[in-house]
Amino acid sequence: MKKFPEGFLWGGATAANQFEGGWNEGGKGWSVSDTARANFGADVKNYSKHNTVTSADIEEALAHPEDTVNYPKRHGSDFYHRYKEDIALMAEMGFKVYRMSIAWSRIFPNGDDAEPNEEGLQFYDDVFDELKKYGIEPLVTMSHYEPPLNIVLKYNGWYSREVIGMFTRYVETICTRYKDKVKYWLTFNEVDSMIRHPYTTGGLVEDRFPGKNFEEVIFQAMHHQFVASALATKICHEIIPDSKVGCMLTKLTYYPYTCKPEDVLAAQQRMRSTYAYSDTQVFGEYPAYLLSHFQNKGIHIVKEEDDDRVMKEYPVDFVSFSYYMSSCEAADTTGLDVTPGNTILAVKNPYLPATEWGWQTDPIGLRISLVDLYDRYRKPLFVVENGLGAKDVLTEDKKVHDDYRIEYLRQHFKCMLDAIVEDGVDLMGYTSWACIDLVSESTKQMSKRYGYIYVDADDYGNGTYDRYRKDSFYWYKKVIENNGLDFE
Ligand code: BGP
Repeated sequence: MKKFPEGFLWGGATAANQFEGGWNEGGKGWSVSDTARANFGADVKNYSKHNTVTSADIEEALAHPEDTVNYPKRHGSDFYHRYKEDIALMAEMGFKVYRMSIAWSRIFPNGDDAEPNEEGLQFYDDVFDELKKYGIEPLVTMSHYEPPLNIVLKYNGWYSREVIGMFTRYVETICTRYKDKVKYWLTFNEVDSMIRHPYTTGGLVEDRFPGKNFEEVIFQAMHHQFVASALATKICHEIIPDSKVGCMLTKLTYYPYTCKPEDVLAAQQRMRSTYAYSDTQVFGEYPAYLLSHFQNKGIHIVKEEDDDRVMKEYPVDFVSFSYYMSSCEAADTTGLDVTPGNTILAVKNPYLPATEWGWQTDPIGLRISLVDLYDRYRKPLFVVENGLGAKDVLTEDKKVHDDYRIEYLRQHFKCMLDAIVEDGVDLMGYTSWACIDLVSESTKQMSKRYGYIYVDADDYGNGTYDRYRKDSFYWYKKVIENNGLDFE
């Protein structure tokens, strides 16, 4: 009988900017996510329609601080006021671990503040104490798409080298404050994603760099994040000796559309374009692929002399990643169907089903991804995001019959187990995205639901925000109770 290892960390994940709400309470400052406007009616499969940000958009958001309809991330799922109830529900499912992020702008409202915001620090103390009551281990993302907006407006985001110092001061503050409460840390959520959404990840707005090669701006900002991530790892290990610090990668998995060598090469190249970032954080240096890219595209990264040593000396301890779907790639995509995925658009796989948002469900792709990453890095892995976004229906008697989600998870758990037992992958744990309904990153919808727990709120923020257990809640509870034996 195949079994998950003893101590496997089953749990769920959220992110402050999509879940907390309380966006302007408790001394919290504006984050970039508080300017993320919902584009109601736009095609949910057109990623750029929902994620292109200009300075005018930011001005518009700043002019309407009262507006939580067009800016859904401001209300999230109101975890800020309901964290005790939510954590009790996680405990009822038997969670061993809960992945969450700390909103940087709750700790340093402007990023460059002389002192941290005590109310913000106390909020997370309360959350960690609540988790501890139930024996749930926090897994904390230091930056999950929520840099303080002031860093954008005053420093041009991560393009400014000064932001490294602001980030390390933030890391010193939270590691010191929570050194007895948090052991598992992630530095930057989907570190590779800056290349696809530079504003959300790096606080970069293209129209603020007139006449510059914006790709070079992004890679310069990425360099600052790599140095900051290495320093964060150093700080964490110094303050919390038994801490484990991971990188977090968007695991985008591409299959060649045909067995033509050109298509196989195209798929390999596209996979390396995300591996390049986890390679840098795991091996502590830029991979040859990325250096060639810089050279061939005339991209010049300004470094300081100690950067290479710092990056090399403080690589991550484990590799975490998000996996939802897979895609195809071809040397010539002319006339081929394309479909969206997690922050991408790619060639549609004719052998796989797609969700209403066009993401193609592929549980075997999770096993392929686990094997690829483990063979590449030989470091412990952690699946910190995986789940099915779907339009769930709350029945009259407050039930949600999400058998489609149970089926998605059952198939992915089976492939995850095969990767462990058949392929020898060292997998630390699994946190479902999202364990409770929250605001979607790409489309800012509440109606793209992922949770085991339904939140009574719609895309416009209307509702009681009451929580209801879905069928998958009880199924996952059993899976955890039996350490994965009951998902067959
Ligand atoms: C990842 C993010 C998560 C989450 C997830 C699902 O990129 O790390 O924050 O949002 O994608 O994507 P979406 O919410 O767009 O369905």
